Amino acid sequence: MTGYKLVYFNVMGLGEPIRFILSYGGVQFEDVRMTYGSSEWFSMKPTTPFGQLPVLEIDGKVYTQTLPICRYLAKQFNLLGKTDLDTLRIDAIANALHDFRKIVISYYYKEQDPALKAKKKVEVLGQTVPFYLNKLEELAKNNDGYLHGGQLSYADLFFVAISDAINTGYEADITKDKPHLKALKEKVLALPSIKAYVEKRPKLEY
Ligand SMILES: N[C@@H](CCC(=O)N[C@@H](CS)C(=O)NCC(=O)O)C(=O)O
Repeated sequence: MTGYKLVYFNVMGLGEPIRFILSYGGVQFEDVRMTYGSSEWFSMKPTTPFGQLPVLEIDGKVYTQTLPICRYLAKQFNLLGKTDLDTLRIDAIANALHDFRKIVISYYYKEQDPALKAKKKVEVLGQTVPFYLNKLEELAKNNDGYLHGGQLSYADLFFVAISDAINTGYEADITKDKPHLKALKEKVLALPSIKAYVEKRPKLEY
């Protein structure tokens, strides 16, 4: 049996899509959650491939970068597209979701200057979030309730996994007024393996 150990911080962040996909795959994994800024992390940092988390150990070997990890796991658990071109579209959606999350998080959690934060708030909440949500809603509407190809892919899991952290930054539910995204989120959260993981995960803001 393959041994999986995910090392990330004790936030949802970039770890959560990986936790969702591993849970969906029904495999056991060690869910190591480090404290951001801790001495434990600072001593580990130089030992990681690119000085950042998440890293996923697979049978004792260390792999890094969220999207390639998600894609690799998606292949193991049948969450890619029907064809390579379908998969190209799914990868593009996952990559856009990764960008979307980063923009919201950079504004909400990382910006320390109050004046700059207020300026970014107008731009991020007024333009960036609606831009991405409209695109995603359109995809879910045109793909039978999924983000691509009328079937579940890792992009769908990625979306639901990052949605709660984005809700916090957006200070509202991103699926309100977005019926297709709301239905997609409910469908994913109702999958037994995802439901079981979400019930037992720590309750976190982002
Ligand atoms: N491109 C990387 C980015 C990883 C990243 O930004 N990790 C952050 C946390 S979300 C980190 O490790 N920060 C701590 C540090 O840089 O010391 C990925 O997608 O996995």
